[in-house]
Amino acid sequence: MKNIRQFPENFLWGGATAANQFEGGWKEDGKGLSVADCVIRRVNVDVKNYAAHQHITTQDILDSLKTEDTQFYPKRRGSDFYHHYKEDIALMAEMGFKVFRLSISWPRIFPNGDDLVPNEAGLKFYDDVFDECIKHGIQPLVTLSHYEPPLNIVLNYDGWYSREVIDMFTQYTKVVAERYKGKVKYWLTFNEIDSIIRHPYTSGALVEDRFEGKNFTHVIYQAMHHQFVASAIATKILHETDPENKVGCMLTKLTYYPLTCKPEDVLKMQQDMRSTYCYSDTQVFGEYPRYLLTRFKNEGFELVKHPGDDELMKDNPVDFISFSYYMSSCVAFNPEGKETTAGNTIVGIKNPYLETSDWGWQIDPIGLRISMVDLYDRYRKPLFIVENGLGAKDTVVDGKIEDDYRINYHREHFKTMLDAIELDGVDLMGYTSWACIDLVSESTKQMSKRYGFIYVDADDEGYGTYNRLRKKSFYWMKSIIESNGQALFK
Ligand code: BGP
Repeated sequence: MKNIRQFPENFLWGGATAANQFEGGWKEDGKGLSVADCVIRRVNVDVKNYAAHQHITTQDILDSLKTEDTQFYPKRRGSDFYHHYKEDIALMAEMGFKVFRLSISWPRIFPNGDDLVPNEAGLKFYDDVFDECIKHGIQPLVTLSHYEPPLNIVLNYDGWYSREVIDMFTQYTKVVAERYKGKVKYWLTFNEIDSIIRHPYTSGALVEDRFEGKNFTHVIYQAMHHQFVASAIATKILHETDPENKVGCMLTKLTYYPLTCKPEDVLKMQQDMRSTYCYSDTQVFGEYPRYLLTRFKNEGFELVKHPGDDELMKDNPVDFISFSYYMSSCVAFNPEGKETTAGNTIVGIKNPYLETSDWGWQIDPIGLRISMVDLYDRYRKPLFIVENGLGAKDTVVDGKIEDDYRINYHREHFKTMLDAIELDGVDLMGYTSWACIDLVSESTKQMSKRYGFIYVDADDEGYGTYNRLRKKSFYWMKSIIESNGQALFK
C-alpha cells in the first residue's frame, strides 16, 4: 500500500492577519488611536533600508494627528476588514480553514489604554467576528498585542517603559478573557516579542527623542521586561479564566547560516541565533537565560524588577511556541563588501544558493524545517507556525490572478513542514499563512506587497473597490486543506 503522506488529524490549517494592517475603521465606534495610525508610508525608500521605514519622531506623530488622511497613513484603512468581516470569514471557510489568526486592536477596547471602562462597541465587534468564525467551524487564534498599542501611552506615558502599562495590559486581558470565554481558546500574548529591539515604536510604543539623556537600548530592555511580566500575567489570567485556553509566545524565527565554514562565521551565526532565542527562552523557561543576563551586565544595564516579577514569570510559562518564518539569511564575522539582501525586519548577506522574492527576501523551504527542528529540540513543546508566506506583486488579468509563484512557495514549505513532522518528530499544532488575504505590509506599508490567497482591490494609495477576488492559490490551498496535505504529492 503506497504510504499516503498527510498531516496529523486535526491539524489546524488557516490564515493570519493583524488588526492594524487589516481592519481599517481607525476611528470608528469609539476606537482610540494606535501607534500604527500615525505611521506614514515612506515612498522612494529602499526596501533594504528597514530602519528608514520604521524611524519616527514625536513631530512625525504630531503631524499625523493634524490630518484625517488615509492615503499616506495606510494602516488607518487596512483592507477594511471592519466592514467586510462576514465576507472575508466566509471566504476563509470556503478554503476550509480550521483556524483564523487575528489580533484584537487594544485601543478598540480601551481607547487610551488607561480608561476606566472598556468600549462596548469595540467588544461587540469582536463578539460578532468570533461568532462568525464559530458559525463556519473556524477557531479564532487571537493575538492580544500585534503592533497596535494605544497612542496615548506614547504621548502621556513612556510607552512600555512605564511600569503602569503592565496594569493597563492586565485590565485589557481580564476584560477580553472573560468576554470571549468559550469563543476563543487559542491566544498569543505579544506578536514577535523580540521585535521590540528592531522596531521599538511599533512594538513598545517607544519614541527615541522622548528619552533624552537615556541609553535608548537600555530603555528598550526595560520596556521588554515589562512586556515579559505582562505576558506572564496574561498567561495566568487566561489559564484561570478558562482551563481550556492554550497560550503561546510568538517569536520572529530568523534563521541564519554562516557564509563560510570559517569558525568566526559559525560563531557569528550562533550569536545571532541566540539574539532571538533569548526572548522565547524567557517565555518558555520562565526566566532570563544567563547569556541575556550576561549581556545586560557587560553592557552595564541594570534591569529594574519589582518583587514578584521573577515568580510571575517562572510560574506562568507558555503552553506552545508560535513563530513567523519567511526566509533565511547568511551572516559573516566580517560582512564588509558582501552582497546584502532584505529580510523580515533585518538585512542579511545574500545566500548564493537561494532565490529571492520581489522584496529581496530569500526563499528557503529547507530553512523552515531547520527552524522547526531547532525550536522543537530546544523547547520540546508543541509548535505553531503562525506566519509564513510570499509577499509578491500580483496582477489581475481578465479577473484572474495566476499566482503560481505563491503556490510554489507554499507547496515547497508545506513539504518541508511534513518532513519535520514525519521524519524529525516535530510536534506541529497548525499553520496559519501570512497573510491569508491581502493587507498593508508592516515594513513598507504597501498594499502592493501582496501575501493573500484572496486579492483585495486596493492600491498603495488606498484607491480601489476593496472587492475581494479568489486567486489561483485560493483554490490550491482549498485542495491542500481538504486533502490534509495529500494534494501536495499529486
Ligand atoms: C511580521 C509581522 C506581520 C507581517 C509580516 C510580513 O514581522 O508579524 O505583521 O507584517 O512580518 O512583513 P511585511 O508586512 O513587512 O512584509
